[in-house]
Amino acid sequence: MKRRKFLALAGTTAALATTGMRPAAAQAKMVIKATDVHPLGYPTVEAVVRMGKKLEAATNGRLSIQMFPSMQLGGEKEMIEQAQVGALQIARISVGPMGPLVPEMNVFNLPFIFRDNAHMEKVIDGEIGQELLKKLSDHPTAGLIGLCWMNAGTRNVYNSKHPITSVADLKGLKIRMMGNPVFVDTMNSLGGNGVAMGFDQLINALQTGVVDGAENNEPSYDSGQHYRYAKYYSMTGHLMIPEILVYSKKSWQTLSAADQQLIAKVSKEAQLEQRKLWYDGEKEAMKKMIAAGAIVNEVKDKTQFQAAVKPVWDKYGAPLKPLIDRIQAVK
Ligand code: BDP
Repeated sequence: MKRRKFLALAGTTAALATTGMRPAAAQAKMVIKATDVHPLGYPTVEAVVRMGKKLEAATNGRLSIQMFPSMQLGGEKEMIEQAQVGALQIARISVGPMGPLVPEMNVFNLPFIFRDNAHMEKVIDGEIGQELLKKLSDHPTAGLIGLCWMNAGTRNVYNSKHPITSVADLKGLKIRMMGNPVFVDTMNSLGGNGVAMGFDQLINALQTGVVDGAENNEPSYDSGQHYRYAKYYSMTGHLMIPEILVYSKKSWQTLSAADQQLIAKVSKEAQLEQRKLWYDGEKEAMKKMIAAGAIVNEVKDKTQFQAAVKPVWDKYGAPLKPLIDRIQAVK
């Protein structure tokens, strides 16, 4: 929203509030449909459920969120499509599939772009994070409003054959990657065979041996029950991709300015609150997967992994150079 318009609207709301009129209360009850690929209790799902409780409390139950977890409304591709047409309002998705939609977002999809979690958080909490959310919201055809970011830790390779300790160990392995060419190229540069596929198809593909493995953070390895078919979980840490919470632009445009502001506010709070849930969730998942028989190994020398993905940086990084420089300068 333009700043001037925002201020004007904020002024109107304040004026109405002082005269005791509540414009929002006059509006009809609205259930905001939200979805996530993960089950109830997963950090991102829980964060959105809590957002819903805040909305209810702030509006006397006029606004609420109904959560459809566990891919009830389809995989991420379907979730994005449904948000675009306004069939659902909130989708919590990975930045992974957003690259082809909003090219600047691909900067977060470059392997080893962030030094660590603290670096990533500083970037999403700062100017760059704000700018990229705005890029998405202002995009003429993406049809989505960027509400906030969420943590998603680090992605590590897992497979059914053997632990990965060096790039050579990936040779010949078919590894599922998210649907964005940058990821297939990343896996291929590392010597494996990247196979693009939806998260919703992965468990089947692991079970039937269509792929030997995949890569993800610990909570997803656990929530997807992938440890049942791919027990070697190797801490390659090749990707650190934040999640993004989006709102259907079509639905957003029907909201009053006051409701837009309220949803924007609780989203911003969710960005900071979700990370506590995230770090607990990571630890929980690690315990659970080890108890279920997963074999976890550290990867001592990451430099050869970093060197191997240079072609990916050459191919995708060139147009993103100014943004990459700014991200690297964040200390
Ligand atoms: C998980 C993300 C989820 C993605 C999934 C994937 O939370 O949004 O769909 O990875 O690999 O970490 O597709």
